[in-house]
Amino acid sequence: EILGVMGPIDPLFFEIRPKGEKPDQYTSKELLDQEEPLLFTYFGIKGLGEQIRMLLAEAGADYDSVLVFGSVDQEHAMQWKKRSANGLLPMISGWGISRTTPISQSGAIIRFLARKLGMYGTSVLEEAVIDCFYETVKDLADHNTLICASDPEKDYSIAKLPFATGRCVEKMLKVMPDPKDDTVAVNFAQIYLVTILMQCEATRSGCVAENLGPTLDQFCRDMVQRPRISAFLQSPACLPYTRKELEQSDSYTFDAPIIRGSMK
Ligand SMILES: N[C@@H](CCC(=O)N[C@@H](CS)C(=O)NCC(=O)O)C(=O)O
Repeated sequence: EILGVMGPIDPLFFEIRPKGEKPDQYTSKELLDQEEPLLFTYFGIKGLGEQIRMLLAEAGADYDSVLVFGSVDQEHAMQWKKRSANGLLPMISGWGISRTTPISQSGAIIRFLARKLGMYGTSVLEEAVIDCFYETVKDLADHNTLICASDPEKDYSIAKLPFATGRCVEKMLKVMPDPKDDTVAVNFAQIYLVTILMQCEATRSGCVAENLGPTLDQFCRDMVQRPRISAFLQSPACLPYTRKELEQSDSYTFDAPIIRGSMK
């Protein structure tokens, strides 16, 4: 049973082994299996881990997942704090990254995985376009409270506010792979965008269509219907939102204790 970030005291270990055919458009399992298995460590909440879990799900990747909890005493927490480059989570090792010197910082992790899996375009120019898109989605995410608001004043002349940013994101999406087509490789910024929009929708259903418009709402619906993302969202590996993520309180706890496990 997991309660949220304070959860059980000992870390939990899960094996994520998505069933079914591996998608052709991403790096093959055979190639990835030539390296040490991927190990992903994060707290037992969605938080900064969700874009990473969703990216791995879309690629149909096998990996091991360690969920740690904040209630552990500091001596035990030092087990991961000592190894994390910035003393924080998430962090990854494997797939070419040594177990003794994992990579931290969610932005670094997602880019590493996107390069490894083939979700970062096919040229330096495409990488820059995807980076520009990712950073713009990050700007959008900074305003999630306003995106979730009921009937906010939508001033499209203020470029920094999410209503104008949403229109820019919409325009950038036009040159991105079509999420309705399951044979194409979507990129990591599209994965990040869907995690942000899903969280807004979970906070207040209908707010994306109301405040950002039908195009981003449809994008979100198309992304969650991609078969491997949909399988992940329905699996025991997918954690619910904490009250904090749903703007219900300041606590990283779930509404009720939950049971989670491996995805096989
Ligand atoms: N910029 C970092 C932030 C990482 C971060 O703030 N991690 C938090 C959890 S979301 C953490 O490890 N907190 C533990 C602590 O403060 O000791 C990233 O994007 O990875």
